[in-house]
Amino acid sequence: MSAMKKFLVLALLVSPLITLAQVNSYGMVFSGSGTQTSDLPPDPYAAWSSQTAISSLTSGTLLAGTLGFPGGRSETMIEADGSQLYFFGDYWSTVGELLLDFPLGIYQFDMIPTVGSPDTAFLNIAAVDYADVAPYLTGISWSSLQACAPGVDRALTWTGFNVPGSSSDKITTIQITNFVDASSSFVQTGDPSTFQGVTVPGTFLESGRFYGMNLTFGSFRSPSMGFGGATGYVGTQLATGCTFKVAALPGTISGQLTLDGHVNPSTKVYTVELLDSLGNVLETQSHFLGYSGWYAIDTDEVGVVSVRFDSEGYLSKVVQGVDLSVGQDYVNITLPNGDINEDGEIGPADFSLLALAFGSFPGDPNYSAAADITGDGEVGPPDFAYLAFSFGQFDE
Ligand SMILES: [Ca+2]
Ligand SMILES: [Ca+2]
Repeated sequence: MSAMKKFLVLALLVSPLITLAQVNSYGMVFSGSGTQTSDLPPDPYAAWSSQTAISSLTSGTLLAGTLGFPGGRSETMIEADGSQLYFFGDYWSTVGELLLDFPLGIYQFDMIPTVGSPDTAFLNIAAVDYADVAPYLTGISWSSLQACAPGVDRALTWTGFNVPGSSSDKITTIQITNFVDASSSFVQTGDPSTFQGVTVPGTFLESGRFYGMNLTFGSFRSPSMGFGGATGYVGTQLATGCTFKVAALPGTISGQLTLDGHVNPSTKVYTVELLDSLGNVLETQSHFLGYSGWYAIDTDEVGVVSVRFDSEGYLSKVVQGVDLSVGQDYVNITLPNGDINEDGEIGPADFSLLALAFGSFPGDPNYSAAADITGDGEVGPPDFAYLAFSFGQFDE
């Protein structure tokens, strides 16, 4: 084979690969979400949003782009790392409002690449992409979860997701997360035409724990190819969430422990002391706080106790009259923030430490993690505000 022929064969082999490496997908996802607070359908159901993207596998290859709407409107897409271009729509409360901004029809994606062409692709958005079907728990599924008995299997059912003739790829997902131990999750997925119920095992429904449920309908179709072979996609994701608490058995104390002003309480360890009527410590436990401050502790102690809650950087608080012979739900408490030197008082010494570290970030010579009262990685005015608010208070 001559050198020229070799070159032509190589060029033919390589050119589509170059194009594919440049853009590998482009498309839109429409998302709707709601919250279920009774056995009735969520009402109002939805908060809608959209995301449009052009994606490359190679950073530095996508520099700028526009999204052309049916009717002639054009929007600039935001570049990220030269590998993705985004356009985020507004938020809408109904599908009708969404359709005013994103009408049905053909959308034009234009990008400015560093190399090569083509640089335009099209996507046809059809009525089926605006499926307005709220997923929600049916029958008495929602109410059967509220304050339900621990250790007992729960059968749940939900609405179907049967959008006629729509996507080539649909999925229903139910996820239940234990907020006290966020690593503990129950997840099942299935074909929406048949997967409309599940039994949550009682072993997952633990005494006194607080849970979040999310039911999602997802559909996905690929109506087009563009940019020389990249997949064009339209996705719809409809999600409904709810929360519930499993009833506490005797020996379980549970509720929400609020670490005043902390931006990420689940990174914090809390300590619980059980005290008898004379103030003697019967038992001490320490755990990481759960999502949103939810906690639960189990003990073999019996009778009526006082419970002291504490966490590093906070003042302790005592809750009296906790009866361990029955389950104790919603023992909720807020701990004052700002005991930087951990001496049991929020006072002048803490103020001095905060002043020394004021304006600092991690890595600065005067930075102090203890003085970052809010835990947001900066010692600044919000930290001062929390310290000032609780100034002069003591441990209980
Ligand atoms: Ca102090
Ligand atoms: Ca801070």
